[in-house]
Amino acid sequence: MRKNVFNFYKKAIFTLALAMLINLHLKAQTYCSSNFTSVSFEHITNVTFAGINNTSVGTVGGPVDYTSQVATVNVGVPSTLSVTILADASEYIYAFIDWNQDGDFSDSEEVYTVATSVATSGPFTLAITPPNAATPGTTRMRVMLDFAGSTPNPCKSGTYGEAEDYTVNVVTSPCVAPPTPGNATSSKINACSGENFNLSLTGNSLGSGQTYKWQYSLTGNAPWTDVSLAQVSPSFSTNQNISTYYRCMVTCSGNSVYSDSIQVITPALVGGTFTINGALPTGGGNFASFAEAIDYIKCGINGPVVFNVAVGSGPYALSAPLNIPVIYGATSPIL
Ligand SMILES: [Ca+2]
Ligand SMILES: [Ca+2]
Ligand SMILES: [Ca+2]
Repeated sequence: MRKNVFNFYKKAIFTLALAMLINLHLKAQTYCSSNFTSVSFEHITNVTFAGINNTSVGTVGGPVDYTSQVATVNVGVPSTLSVTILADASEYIYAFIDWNQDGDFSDSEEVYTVATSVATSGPFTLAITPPNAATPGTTRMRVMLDFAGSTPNPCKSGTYGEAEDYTVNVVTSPCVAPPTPGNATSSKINACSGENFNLSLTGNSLGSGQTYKWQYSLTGNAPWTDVSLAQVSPSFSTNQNISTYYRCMVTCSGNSVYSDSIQVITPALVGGTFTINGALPTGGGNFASFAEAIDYIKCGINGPVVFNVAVGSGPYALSAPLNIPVIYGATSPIL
């Protein structure tokens, strides 16, 4: 009887321990595997990056677990990744970093090509800047040497090569006042009425606590009117129906500085008779290609539009199917 009670507790404790272990395991991210079966011709001999300096032999299987080694990187600040290899021929070196910590290497800015088709030991270097959207904290970096592997694949398993896994700690330091606002950029300099485009900044300072608020002006001069709320990222998507200037107010610790301004143009509605003649340059009523002609009218027309294709000027090669978008103002067929 006593023995049975003891066994019961033993079993219960074992089950509890197992449950805790499973729970612990589930909390850590699991990454895809990458397994190379031969390291005799090529392998990674050193990885140096932001506090990591790991000299290694070639190890089959993999990815080789060096995750106890941690690189510390700052959002927006470049760090140099340096990889040295035992080389044979046609060696490709890649690095993959899971910046958003979702357990894969397939999001924006997570794939880096360090060297393509090299046959020497290096070191091969690449400046890596943690993107603004990187999640603070520890995450995974995979460095891969892939013989003849011209397409980066973090989950590659093959014969010749080596993959090594490391830990990267992403930190964000507080912003410094006054901030550097940098230059305003737009994903589109010409945008049709209602067409979305994305405003952002280049060359701006970074740091936690910094906010960004976009403003517009029709003239490029005062008065400026807020178009966005104060937000933690400089990226802002908007649209317009008339040519407009934008600038960004960058604030750190109550200290606000303005970026330069950028104008996004909404072209006027067009109409008239034009020619399409590939033998002549675009301009003066002529378009050298169908694509340029369609681009010209894509924002809308305010009267009949006629394109006369010059006789004998073709053929016109189309690299893709020609799509004519819905043209604002077109009430009759375009001839
Ligand atoms: Ca190695
Ligand atoms: Ca990811
Ligand atoms: Ca993902």
